[in-house]
Amino acid sequence: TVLERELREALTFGRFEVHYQPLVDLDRNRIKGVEALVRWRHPERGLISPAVFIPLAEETGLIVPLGEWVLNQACRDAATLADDISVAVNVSAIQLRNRTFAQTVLMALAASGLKATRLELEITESVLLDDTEANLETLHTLRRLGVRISMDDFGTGYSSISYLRRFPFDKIKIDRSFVRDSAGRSDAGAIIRAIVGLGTSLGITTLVEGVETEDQLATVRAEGAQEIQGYLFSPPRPLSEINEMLFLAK
Ligand code: G
Ligand code: G
Ligand code: MN
Ligand code: NA
Repeated sequence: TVLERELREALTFGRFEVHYQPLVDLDRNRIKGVEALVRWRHPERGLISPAVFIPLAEETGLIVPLGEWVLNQACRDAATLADDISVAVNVSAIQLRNRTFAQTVLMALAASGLKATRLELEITESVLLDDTEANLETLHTLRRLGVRISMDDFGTGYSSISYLRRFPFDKIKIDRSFVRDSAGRSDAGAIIRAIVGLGTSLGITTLVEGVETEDQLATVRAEGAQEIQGYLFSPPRPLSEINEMLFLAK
């Protein structure tokens, strides 16, 4: 297809950029990390959302070189930020399935000089659905090296809870549908509360995604989640703007 050809060209000519969205620590009210979110700078169509091209990149296998580029860029960018700021990178199932993935991560860390403990990899439940043993082993290898592993979009897939037993995640990112659905309901926060409780008893940090309003923030605080991410604090932004936010927050 045309889009596929353009995607290959964009890789060759370096037409992707990485934006960053702050992850905010609720106890200390400060940015503790950023999530890397790739964008495609299209010559005619402007900035294209990954929601449009990641599925195609996955179908065509282009997610492997694209994901490697994002990982390297994110590590290089993070290495320029204060050393208490971490960076979270989304990893698709196809990347993780690759036998050389752990090596790729190590090389990105070595090339950027970023400490392994400042890198978080976000995986969705679908990652664990297939090829389980090999995937788990790769994740264990990375974790032994100090890389943190987060479960992304928690609650949207199948059997989320059983995965929490099979793999020692460092963080659960509660999908934004739960905070959205809690607005104005009498059971506001019940599911968030339950997941936070699960996380606490397993020693796993919980973050709530998609916090857009003060009311939602209040709910999330009341239910005891440690971190938030969402438009209320900041949408994904270019690195230069993140630098300004970090500077102003000092
Ligand atoms: O930033 P935005 O909300 O438009 O992202 C849409 C989707 O694209 C999200 O589900 C996000 O996880 C995914 N995404 C963004 N950047 C990357 C990336 O570098 N790799 C992978 N695999 N997914 C990404
Ligand atoms: O799927 P994943 O969680 O990796 O991707 C996060 C996606 O959520 C990004 O595309 C980002 O742009 C989007 N996002 C971040 N904050 C908010 C928010 O407050 N509201 C909504 N609707 N989307 C958000
Ligand atoms: Mn994510
Ligand atoms: Na998510």
